[in-house]
Amino acid sequence: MRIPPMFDREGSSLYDDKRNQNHRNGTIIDLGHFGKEVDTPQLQIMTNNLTLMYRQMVTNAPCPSQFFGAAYPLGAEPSPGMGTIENIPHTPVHIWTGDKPRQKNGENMGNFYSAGLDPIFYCHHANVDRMWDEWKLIGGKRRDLSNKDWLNSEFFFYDENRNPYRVKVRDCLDSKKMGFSYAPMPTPWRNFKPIRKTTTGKVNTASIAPVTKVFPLAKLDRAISFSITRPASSRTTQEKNEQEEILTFKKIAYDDTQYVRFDVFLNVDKTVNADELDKAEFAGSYTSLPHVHGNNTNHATSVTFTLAITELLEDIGLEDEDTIAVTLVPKVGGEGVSIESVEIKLEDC
Ligand SMILES: [Cu+2]
Repeated sequence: MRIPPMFDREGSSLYDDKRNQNHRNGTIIDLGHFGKEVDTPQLQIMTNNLTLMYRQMVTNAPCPSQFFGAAYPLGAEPSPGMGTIENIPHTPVHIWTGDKPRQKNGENMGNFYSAGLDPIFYCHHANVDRMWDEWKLIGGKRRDLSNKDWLNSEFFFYDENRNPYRVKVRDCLDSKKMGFSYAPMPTPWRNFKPIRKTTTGKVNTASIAPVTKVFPLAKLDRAISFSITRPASSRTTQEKNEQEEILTFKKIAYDDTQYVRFDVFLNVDKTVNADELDKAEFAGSYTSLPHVHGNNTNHATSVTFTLAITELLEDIGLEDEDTIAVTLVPKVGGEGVSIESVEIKLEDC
């Protein structure tokens, strides 16, 4: 949970001056980071981190489409939905490492265009790649896609003689074939299933506005709660294995030069303590990595965000309920975020 010391030695080729100076000397990385310094105790940051990792690797990623992100075939609308680990831990580590207090765009790590200028970028991405291996080891439906379009997608690189070199996705699935493998490491997040903390029983959904009254939402500038009806309740184990229950946020629109982050909780109201993520009611967070576009002045982006909630509903005892309460808590940039609609769907996963 810390940047290894070898990256933090000034004068070393692994050091980059454009990093947040408050995050040096073995500071615990905060996967809940949203661009501001907060007084969260170190122990809370660590339990938040473990919870976020559990959610992104286990609860929210029971199958390939959630882990890798939605299919993006030719002709599809952009940003159909990113994968769980691209969202977290990938993006918060970028933002946390970048030098936002001193650099306008969070350079180097905190912005898409400049991240590769910091040598730590390559180790950060190798670590994300390692998570891919770890995810497959968890089992269930966690395996690589068999979609041919994906397997045959091509990327061009240059070899050591500057000749173009074509690589297909199918060539990269087994790192041993590329000459390396990741050393086994402890995975403390794997058994960190969060427990119920906030409530006993069910929040009174009758006193909360229905989803149709809240969306479309023009501005996520404060915490909001809404009730939403599920497509089915009291599902059997077999039904749950066949289809995942997916909470889907459609057309989340914002200026993608800005950092945006909001948290999602189930079965709580707006009084929820969103600094403590280590509770069963915490469903996940949306985060974005800021981009700059040179002379392009159109920074508007619109994305789909999905959360797999089957396991979470079991854990908080809501499987038999027809209607549940959802609360969104903006952490940063919410005043510039609009959301067109929210729905719960059952999807092949
Ligand atoms: Cu990255």
